[in-house]
Amino acid sequence: SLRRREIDRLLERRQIHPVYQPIVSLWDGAVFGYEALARTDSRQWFPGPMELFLFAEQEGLTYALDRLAREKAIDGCIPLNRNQKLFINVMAQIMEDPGFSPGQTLSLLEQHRLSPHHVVFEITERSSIDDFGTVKKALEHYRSQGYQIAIDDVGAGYSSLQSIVELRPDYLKVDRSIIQNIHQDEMKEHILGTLIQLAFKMGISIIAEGIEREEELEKVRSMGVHYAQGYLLGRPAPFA
Ligand code: G
Ligand code: G
Ligand code: NA
Repeated sequence: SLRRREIDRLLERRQIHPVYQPIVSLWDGAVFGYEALARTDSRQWFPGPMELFLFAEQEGLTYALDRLAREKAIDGCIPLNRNQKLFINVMAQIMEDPGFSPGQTLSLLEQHRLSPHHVVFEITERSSIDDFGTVKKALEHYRSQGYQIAIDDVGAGYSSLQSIVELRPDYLKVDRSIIQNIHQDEMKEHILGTLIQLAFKMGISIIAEGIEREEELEKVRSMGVHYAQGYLLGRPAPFA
């Protein structure tokens, strides 16, 4: 198909252009890190990265595309200070693949004067995880090397409480659907409050996603959220 040819071409020419969105510390307003997000020139075939990654999955190309996006994210990253993090999206299924190894990532990091301590793997569950045992084992291995783990889209889609319990992430990224209008929605406030309590008991940090309004920022800050991300704080952009 034409889309298949487009994705093959994209992989062959390594045409992923990362953009970076700041994640801000609500303690001191400093940039805690950046989430790398993939962009392409193939908008007529894939309007956004979501369509691209879904199609890659159907075609059995998740692994190749994820790896390219990861390498590009590291390649395009500005130098980070000792405490800043680069958040890299990885599909949960990739972790189930015994071939996924941070080995190549490590040498690329070193070329850019970064270490595993700078990297947070942001796990997105496009579909539910089949084999928690394998994913857990993989994550333990990365952790032992200094990488950290975030669970993405908490409160939406396939992200489950089981993943939080089983995978013991370092960060929970609370989905935009919970954060939007949280200052006017008691139910959303209860949900975030419950996640904050859970996170506190488990030693996990919360990142609020999709902050667009001052009122949302003030609300999540007053509730004790550690970190925030969203258009109000900075749009995804290339570093150049
Ligand atoms: O950047 P945007 O909001 O359009 O991204 C839409 C979705 O695509 C996000 O939810 C994100 O998880 C996913 N995505 C973006 N870049 C990457 C990437 O490099 N790897 C993976 N696996 N997913 C990505
Ligand atoms: O789920 P994930 O964190 O991977 O989603 C990232 C996507 O969310 C990116 O495509 C990014 O462009 C988008 N995004 C980031 N901040 C905001 C925001 O404040 N509002 C909206 N509507 N989208 C946002
Ligand atoms: Na993400």
